[in-house]
Amino acid sequence: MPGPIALVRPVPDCFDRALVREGSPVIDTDVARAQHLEYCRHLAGAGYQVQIVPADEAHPDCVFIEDTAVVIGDTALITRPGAVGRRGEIEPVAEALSRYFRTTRVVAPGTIDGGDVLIVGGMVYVGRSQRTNEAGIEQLRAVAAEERLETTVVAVHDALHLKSAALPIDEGTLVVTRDAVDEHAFNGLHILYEADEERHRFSALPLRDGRVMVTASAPVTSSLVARAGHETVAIDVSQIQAADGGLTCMSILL
Ligand code: CIR
Repeated sequence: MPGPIALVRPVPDCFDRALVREGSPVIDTDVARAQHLEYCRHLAGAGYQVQIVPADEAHPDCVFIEDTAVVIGDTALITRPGAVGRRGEIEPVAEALSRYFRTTRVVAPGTIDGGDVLIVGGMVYVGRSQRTNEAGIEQLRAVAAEERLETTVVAVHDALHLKSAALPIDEGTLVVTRDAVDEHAFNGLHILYEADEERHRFSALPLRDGRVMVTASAPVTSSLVARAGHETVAIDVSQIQAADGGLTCMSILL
């Protein structure tokens, strides 16, 4: 496999029709596109070769490529997204990943969104959420076991996905939103808490150059990350967040 790769999907013109959990925010597609480009620029700056899977105008949420596949060791598990309308997003991502990995698929009645899968400290954590069900979790567990990894289930109470509310900033530390997920499951990991006044605004993506990309909308929480010894790079992804996305969801890092 050539150098580190970031698989991304551009913001489609129909992005203003992306799924949202609550309310009906007005989403500015042009601003979202500029924010996504800035995100890609930072990935490239950190040393990733940014590979583009074309946007799909039939799928407003296609920019959230993370939800369509989970890479565990040598295997790419192609998901079956919990939102029926997102299931048509998977094929081009499966095709791109099949160049580098053995692929296997989540099958009905299982559902998994990649945003519910967190691999940190040698453990696979999977959120049981509105999008990821027990059948999907068992299929993930089987793939993880083949890759000699254990799986721990984490109940998600107040978040779209596990990684909306539990973000790794390094191999031993998570930033967690209080009362959003069953954080007792993260036995052995060091936990920092998202500042209450920034609830659901913090997201993070550790980069291969050692820096941690963070959301500009959560400066107080980001300062905790800096205090924990990490150089942070803050980016504004307001329109991505308006569609319930964060920083992990816009790429699959290989
Ligand atoms: C959705 O509801 O599916 C999208 N609007 C947001 C998905 C965000 N994905 C992620 O954080 N992994």
